[in-house]
Amino acid sequence: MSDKVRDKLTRQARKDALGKLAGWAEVSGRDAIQKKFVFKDFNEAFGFMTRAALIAEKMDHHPEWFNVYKTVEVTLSTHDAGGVTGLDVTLAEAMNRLAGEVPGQTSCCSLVSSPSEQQAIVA
Ligand code: HBI
Repeated sequence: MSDKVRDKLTRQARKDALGKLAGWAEVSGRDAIQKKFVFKDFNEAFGFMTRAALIAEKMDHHPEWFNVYKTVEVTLSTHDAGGVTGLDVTLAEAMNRLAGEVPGQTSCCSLVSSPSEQQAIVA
């Protein structure tokens, strides 16, 4: 059964999606997107990972990620499709929301501490 959100995005669609995803960038040499989240401390980084993991599991779509102390480097790609799909974009948006970075979001920030205590760095 064809499932649109699991279809690989075209180069242009990926570019358009990235334009709306703060801090996310293409991975060179691979059809994937990545972002490095930097939090205040390990508690915040691991809290973010825990919350993101619950969303990922609900979506049945899982990140590749690497945590050292307060940084979480996330790479998103849909393995079944061999590239970035709508699922990756949705998960990236959810992660940005969890990290409290989407302007106009007011409910996000009970999940982590204040956005001023976070930094997002384009990897
Ligand atoms: N996560 N990132 C990612 N990519 C997948 O293709 C993927 C996944 N999580 C679960 C999943 N696929 C399963 O639906 C299939 O492997 C059966």
